[in-house]
Amino acid sequence: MTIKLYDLVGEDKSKPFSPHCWKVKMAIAHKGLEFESVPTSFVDIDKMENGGFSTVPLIRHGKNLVHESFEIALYLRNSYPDVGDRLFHGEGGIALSRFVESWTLTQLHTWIAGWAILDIHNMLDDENKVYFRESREKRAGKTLEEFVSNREDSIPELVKILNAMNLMLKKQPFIGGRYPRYADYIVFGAFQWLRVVSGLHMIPKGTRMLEWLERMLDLHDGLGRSVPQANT
Ligand SMILES: N[C@@H](CCC(=O)N[C@@H](CS)C(=O)NCC(=O)O)C(=O)O
Repeated sequence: MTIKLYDLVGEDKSKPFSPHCWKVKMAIAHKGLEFESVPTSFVDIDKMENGGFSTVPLIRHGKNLVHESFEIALYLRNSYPDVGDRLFHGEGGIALSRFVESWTLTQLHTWIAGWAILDIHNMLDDENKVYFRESREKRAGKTLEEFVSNREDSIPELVKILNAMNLMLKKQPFIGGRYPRYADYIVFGAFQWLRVVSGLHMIPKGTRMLEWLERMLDLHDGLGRSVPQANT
């Protein structure tokens, strides 16, 4: 049974960019399952499945509706058990993935939002631009243009954030060890978001993290690579 995934898009529906939706797509592919994307813009989110949801990802699988990326990954794990629990590698893997999610949200997502917020806005159609600008400017207390005006100055901070990844990658090819696991997809979602919306030119060349990202983009018949990198 194909999984229906409500997936965030801008004006160009072929460039889905939500980090949380990317984690779920990689997890579905990891389990060898099929999904059908339902391109969903910000202003369409509250119309999904007759309403009641304010964020994507959301999946419909037969009679089941599952919301929130981590819950969806656990649903896939529990609905399709496999020898060795390849997606999480046991209860300890689930617990460690929760730390990776917190680290990714507080470190990477915060940095990426500061860099990419105007680029995200520029990918949207007019109606979504109005929604996005109003909601984000209210939250930030400044205009999107002010928000990104000194973004080049934040590159050293990104380099510092990446140190943890680069150090770990000296010992192993994936966060999950020898094989990619959900923890890898959590971090991948963040970099795929940056890649699709703003490109990756701000990341210093030759870092282990970029080599890891290439490996991640190759997975599952190049699922991540099927959406091109932005060249802003
Ligand atoms: N904790 C949620 C976060 C989901 C989330 O923040 N999704 C964003 C898109 S990346 C969203 O739907 N935002 C709706 C909005 O800003 O109106 C998860 O992991 O699924």
